[in-house]
Amino acid sequence: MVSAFFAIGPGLGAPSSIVLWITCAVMIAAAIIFSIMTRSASPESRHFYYASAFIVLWAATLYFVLASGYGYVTQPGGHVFLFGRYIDWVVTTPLLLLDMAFVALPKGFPGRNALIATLLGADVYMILTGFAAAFIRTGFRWAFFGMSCAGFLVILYIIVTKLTPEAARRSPDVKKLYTQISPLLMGLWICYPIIWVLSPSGWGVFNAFVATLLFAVLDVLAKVGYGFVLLKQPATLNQAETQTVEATGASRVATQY
Ligand code: RET
Repeated sequence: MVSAFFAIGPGLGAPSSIVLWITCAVMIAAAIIFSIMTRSASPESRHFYYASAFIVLWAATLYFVLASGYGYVTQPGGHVFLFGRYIDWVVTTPLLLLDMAFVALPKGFPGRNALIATLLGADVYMILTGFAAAFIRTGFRWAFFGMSCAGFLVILYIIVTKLTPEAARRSPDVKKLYTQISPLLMGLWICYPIIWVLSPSGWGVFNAFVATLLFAVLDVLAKVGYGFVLLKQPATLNQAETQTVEATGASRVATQY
């Protein structure tokens, strides 16, 4: 019974499976803690808490699927393709970016919706083309890898040239929070394509177990670590939601869009 539950599917070794189960447990624990932390949130800023709890809950679900032997296929040639990863990322990465955009851009900021839509669109494009790159086993996959990197560059461009300057106009506390989450997000996210290239999906410098371990560590830092930094500052999140656009002087730059 227990062994049926802790099934290790063909292709995925026991060490990888253990890493996936542990990560699943960490995500569940984070979902519970984030839900409890909601109690310190004001009604205006509660969505940050719900989003963070949902992000780790969704990740826990996908880690559960992967660990129990269903979220991957063994392709001809023996390559194990963990497609479940991309089902996790396509849902969670837009929400992580949305949190950051809400901290950077005050409500009513001109062009806010269009900017956020572009940011999230580029992100979904990055993940879906990344999925294609990982699925395709011929050299053709590098074309999709390039497309995915282009999506990623758009994200970084919007963060650096739009979100960061706007965040600098916000109240000292909100500005400080942004300077904590933004480098954290960019620093961690940049590691993903690097690990991908070195993993069996790319050049195969290291094996599937090392890739599973490194992606698990990154996923925990990018979701749980990032979530904690954000949610442990309820007063600042409330300010981020209630500060008016006039207070930031943002309307002066409206014509830039
Ligand atoms: C891939 C491979 C193709 C090129 C690029 C990638 C970028 C992936 C990123 C993923 C971020 C995931 C996060 C998960 C959450 O916890 C798809 C690896 C550019 C940036 C933050």
